[in-house]
Amino acid sequence: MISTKSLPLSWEELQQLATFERDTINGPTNSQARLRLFGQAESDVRVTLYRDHHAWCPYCQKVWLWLEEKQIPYRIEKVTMFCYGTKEKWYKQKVRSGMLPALELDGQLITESDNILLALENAFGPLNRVGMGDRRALPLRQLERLLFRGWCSWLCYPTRSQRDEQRSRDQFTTIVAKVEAALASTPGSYFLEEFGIVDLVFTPYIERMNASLYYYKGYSLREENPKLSDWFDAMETRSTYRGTQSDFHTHAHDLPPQMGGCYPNQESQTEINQKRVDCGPWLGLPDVMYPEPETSRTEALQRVIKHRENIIRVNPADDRLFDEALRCALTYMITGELCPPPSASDPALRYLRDRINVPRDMSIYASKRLREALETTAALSGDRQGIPIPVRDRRDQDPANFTQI
Ligand SMILES: N[C@@H](CCC(=O)N[C@@H](CS)C(=O)NCC(=O)O)C(=O)O
Repeated sequence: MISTKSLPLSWEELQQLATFERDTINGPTNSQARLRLFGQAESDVRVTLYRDHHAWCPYCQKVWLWLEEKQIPYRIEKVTMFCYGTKEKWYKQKVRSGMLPALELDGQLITESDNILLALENAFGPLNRVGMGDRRALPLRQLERLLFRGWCSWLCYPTRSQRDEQRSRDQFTTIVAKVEAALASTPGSYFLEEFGIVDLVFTPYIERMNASLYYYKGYSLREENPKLSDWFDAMETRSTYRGTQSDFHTHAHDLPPQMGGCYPNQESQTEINQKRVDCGPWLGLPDVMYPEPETSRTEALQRVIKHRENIIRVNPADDRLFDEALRCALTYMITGELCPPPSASDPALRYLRDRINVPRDMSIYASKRLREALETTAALSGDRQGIPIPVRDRRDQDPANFTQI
């Protein structure tokens, strides 16, 4: 039986329990860092990566992973994507289109993720001896683009009939079978003998396909394809990938404005999956399979404490009410004791539950623990949901609201 605490811990008491520490500069890959040194001197830095504030952009993820895998010291400048808020003027002066990623190498600006990777390969050598232009990499890079197009055709267009829907699904799964065959043709779990550029090129969209097809089509890419399942498991052994990895909830709700819409089918499995991703339980979803680290709760606690003033300010509920409700959820998350929140605080708790962004705010398991604590605590107050997540833009997530203290 879970015991109950009548009063939530104070912020000071919670702070005492927030024991999570991380060296963002030299430690494992993380989305909070502004500088990455990998034990080298700051004077060694030749690279600045311009990437999105949300650590969401798939093209940025490729370049980010590459720098992390090669352990090239670099600075990170974060830029707002159009659908989250206003693009920074200084960035538009640098890159007129405002597109991300961009990279400066020895003061020279490069845009377009493939050009960036080529320039990095020229400067620092390819990843594990296989470059973007290698004859083994080229056909697999083409296969990645084919898979991408099959995914878009299925997900991003409304279908007029069940037959249409089935055709799009079949087209996609036919390409997935080619990906399975490519993975089966090497002895290990990666696309070539060793982890390398091809895995990195596939990563951002396979991750987004896994999330979006689970949520909008009731189709579990990771569970229905054994070779892709092994590939995901292998990727999750890499701390570089873990640091950039997002969860189903974040992707399912960030994709519609980026892609111009995602269209659910009418299958009962889709409905089941949507309920699970939106309302939990979040542990056990096929968005992550490596074991949960011991630090997931303390990480979530530390991240909320750091941003608590802004989190409370942007929440639609009364600040004092939400302050107390949030402490109730955090008290439960960290002590395991249920803590009834003030009455009518359920929509406010669920508003936050729906706006945890992975990996921008915290890592995948930390987010699951926090979502779970918010939902369990909200359920003690009632069953009202928060303001729905917008689908045309994500200005509810405007980073400008979180940079003010
Ligand atoms: N072909 C480009 C595509 C980059 C791209 O589409 N970037 C999107 C984000 S995923 C972007 O910057 N859009 C403008 C914005 O959302 O602010 C590349 O490979 O770098």
